[in-house]
Amino acid sequence: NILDTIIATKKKEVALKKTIFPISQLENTMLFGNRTVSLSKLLRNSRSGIITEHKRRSPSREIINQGLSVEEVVKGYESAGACGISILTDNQYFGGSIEDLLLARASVHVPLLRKEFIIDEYQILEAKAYGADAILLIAAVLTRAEIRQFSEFAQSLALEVLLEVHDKEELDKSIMPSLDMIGVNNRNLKTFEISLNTSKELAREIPDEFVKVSESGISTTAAIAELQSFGYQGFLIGENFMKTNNPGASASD
Ligand code: IGP
Repeated sequence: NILDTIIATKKKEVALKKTIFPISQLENTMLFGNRTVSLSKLLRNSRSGIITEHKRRSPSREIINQGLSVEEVVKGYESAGACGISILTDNQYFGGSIEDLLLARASVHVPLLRKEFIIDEYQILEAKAYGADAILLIAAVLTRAEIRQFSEFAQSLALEVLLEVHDKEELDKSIMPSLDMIGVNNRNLKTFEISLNTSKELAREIPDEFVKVSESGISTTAAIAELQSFGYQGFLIGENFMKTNNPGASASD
């Protein structure tokens, strides 16, 4: 199970980071002040609701795009009209880094989502320090108590929370007022299989106060239109754009 492997690696990584750059120091490193743009509001008011993703590689696809700079990619996405941009900061499995977030922040104004396997408040503070507007929390790897703790901590830093689920059990475990958006991942992180039916089936279970986001495996406007009819207002798209040599241009098509 890849998630278990990733989380084990992540725990070591965070423990090491804390010794090199303690939380007390991180607290004094708010590089972008307290400016936050609400991704959930933009999604509610947008017609397309697309969140594009910067993604070099993944456990299910060895090479997606290695040739472009973060700045080029995110500027292209912003001009294409993306509502927000997701920045993968995991290095070991996705080839990203926290510096990618910093470079993206310096390049665009649209809200940025730190896409990370969050298991510690440290990573949330780091997201804030490096310019994120929102964070991802993955229900499959967190307890309800952790989801509450992390989402309330994010809220205290004016970061929005996208909570990711893959089935009804994870959803039922996670519902609480400190979340802003609920994302249904169409990719089963255990098998890598993709099915948009996952989003369709869970749609009616998500309370209306949360913005519904459908994540992964979306590659056509027809799929978006169909998901919209199920109440989705956000669409997280990575590979489909990143696999081309001009992700921004493909996003504007
Ligand atoms: C994007 P895709 O199939 O368009 O590249 O998917 C995004 O949903 C996916 O990268 C993702 C992800 C995650 C990555 C969804 N949840 C959790 C890492 C961790």
